Amino acid sequence: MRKIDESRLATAYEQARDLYAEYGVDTEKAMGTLVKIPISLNCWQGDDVGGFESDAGLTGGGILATGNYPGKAGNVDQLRADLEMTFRMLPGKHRLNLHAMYGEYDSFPVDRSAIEPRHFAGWADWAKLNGVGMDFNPTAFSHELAESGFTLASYDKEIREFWIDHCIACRKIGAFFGQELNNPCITNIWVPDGFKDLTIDRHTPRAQLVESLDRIFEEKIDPQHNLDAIECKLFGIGSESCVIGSHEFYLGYAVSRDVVLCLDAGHFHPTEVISDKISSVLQDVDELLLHVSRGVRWDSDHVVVLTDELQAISQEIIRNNYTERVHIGLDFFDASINRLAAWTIGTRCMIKSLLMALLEPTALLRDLEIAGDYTARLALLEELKTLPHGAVWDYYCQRESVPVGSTWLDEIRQYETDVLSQR
Ligand code: RNT
Ligand code: ZN
Repeated sequence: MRKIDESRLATAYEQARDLYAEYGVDTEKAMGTLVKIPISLNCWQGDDVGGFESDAGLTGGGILATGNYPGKAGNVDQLRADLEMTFRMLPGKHRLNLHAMYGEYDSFPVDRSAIEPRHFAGWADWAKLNGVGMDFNPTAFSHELAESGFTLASYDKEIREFWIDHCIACRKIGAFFGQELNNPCITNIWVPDGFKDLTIDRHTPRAQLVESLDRIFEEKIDPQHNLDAIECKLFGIGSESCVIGSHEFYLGYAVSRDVVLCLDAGHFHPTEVISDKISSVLQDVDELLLHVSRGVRWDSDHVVVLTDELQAISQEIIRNNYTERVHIGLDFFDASINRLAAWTIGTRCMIKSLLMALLEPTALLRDLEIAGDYTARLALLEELKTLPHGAVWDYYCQRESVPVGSTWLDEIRQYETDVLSQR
């Protein structure tokens, strides 16, 4: 087990603090801002997007978790234990993003169109106890009425009605979380609807989706309790040719109906990035939800790591003071590595990238840009990359009483031996 030399850590931090001060950056202020930015952890990394309604696991929806790493959560208690352990690896206070397929039904299961807040009371209690906010999602896959690949946009009225009821039920559960926790819940609707191959009528299913969404959002809910979000996508497995809920579709819907737009980093063309979309859509959309993910060639939902794009996303949020308008959620699922490590790596990278953005002398860079001095802008940006943000990060982790550097892995390994390997 790696030992942390505390005096070395303190000295490294002091040196870093002084160096950043030379650029006019206040490291204490940066940490003070960072600690207030919550990240919503996607619960579905804990069990490979399986849910606990049946043993069937993830079916349909055009998404896929590959791998067979031992020890995945097999019930709500195990998922909560894994999350509690993971939260101990993360500096700051964060949130949990829950899918509807993780309800608790005792021995009286109900279908998804009939789920109620009481099926999620256990989660609300757990969230209170652990001091985490909650976000929520309808589950419009892994269900016989989603087998056609269509839900809210289906030509089959019965199917549409079922999923409308499910989404309405989910908004009520979202409002219940918001009320119970005194902290608004974002309920994000993502549906997989789309065509694999050449499509004749791209209009009618989209019109049907608008109609379904309007029905779902008919009842107004206090935004202090629940915020509605809608998530677009370019293509999925089996919906390569036409996804009904495309970016343009939902952007128009979000602007005209005043709902939160969700941008998933893996839902666009591989060379297209969401960082550049943030300030574009925020000209007309009030609030954004991000699904920070990492696409590799296709919509693959790899664990978030410290890529240029991750840094760009954080820079956009911090440089533009968007922390109140952009809600940061994660969306990845890797079943081939330790699942707690996946959460920890992804979330710590997200937080670290925010810290790096907070350590940037943005005003200075902006002045250079306005003055047209692009030479100095580029030169400075490159110099900043090798400033000792790692020393500030280590100090921040220590200050927040979470493992410093790679020592978190020792703790997760211990948990693997003590808990995961016994499952
Ligand atoms: C799918 C969407 C969606 C899901 C989760 C499980 O492409 O990204 O957000 O990943 O609902
Ligand atoms: Zn997503």
